[in-house]
Amino acid sequence: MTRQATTDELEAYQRDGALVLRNLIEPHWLEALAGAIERDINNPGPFFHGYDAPDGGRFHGNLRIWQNDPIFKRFCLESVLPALAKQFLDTQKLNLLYDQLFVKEAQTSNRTRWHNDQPYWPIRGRQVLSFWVALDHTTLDSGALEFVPGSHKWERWFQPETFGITPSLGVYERNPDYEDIPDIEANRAAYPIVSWELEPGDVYLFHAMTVHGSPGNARGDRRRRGYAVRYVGDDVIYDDRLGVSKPLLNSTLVNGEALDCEQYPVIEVSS
Ligand SMILES: O=C(O)CCC(=O)C(=O)O
Repeated sequence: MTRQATTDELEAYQRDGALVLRNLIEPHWLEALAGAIERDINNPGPFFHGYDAPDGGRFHGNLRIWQNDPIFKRFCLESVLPALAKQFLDTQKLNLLYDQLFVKEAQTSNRTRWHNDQPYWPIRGRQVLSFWVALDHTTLDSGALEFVPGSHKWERWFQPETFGITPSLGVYERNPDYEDIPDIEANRAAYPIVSWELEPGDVYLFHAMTVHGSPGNARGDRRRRGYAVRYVGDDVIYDDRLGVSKPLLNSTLVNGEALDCEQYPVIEVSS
């Protein structure tokens, strides 16, 4: 199945660095992903980073899971997402960067701190985006994502910090070229923060430099499962500078090279 991005959507991506794509993921994919998510929760791979939340809930985070489960792999490579990524990135070549699971079970009050993504990733370039697929009805009180529109153009690289209580990902090295992120949460009125409620199958699309975060899931009656898939385009090169996430490094690549390898496969998109 293919889906043409509209002019309004392409403009919103360029201007704001974040938008919502409604009803994008078909029910058969949602059902397959839901099953794969339960398999991942019961038998997570090496990059699992979860914890029990103090208020009784639980956070399950994991990444590079497409390499463990054929459903995630097919979704990353063959769903509607790659062709759409090509359009928004305006790229000839498309690579999968990685995928990531964020499950905030009911009553998991930990916030996802404000951040932008690219400082965490061992890459340089502007053609980098994420899709975040909702598996549940998602509201601000269950952990809907919030974005600072236009922040993808700030050219500010914020120092990565650990999320919630995720010691398994380790402490991020300090990079002297990065800056600490301002306290957006304490100063919300100073930023044009936007958020959208989602239904299952709705998707956030955002640039890797867009500042975003999410509240905890305060609901007692609802999970908040989000599945993010990240893609990169022509101008992206490998760069394993200080401060990046260790599970995303690749020992075969040299700084400055194109990403094309088993870990970051080139995707042939039929349109
Ligand atoms: O799901 C969340 O709370 C955070 C997601 C996120 O930061 C991301 O996908 O980059």
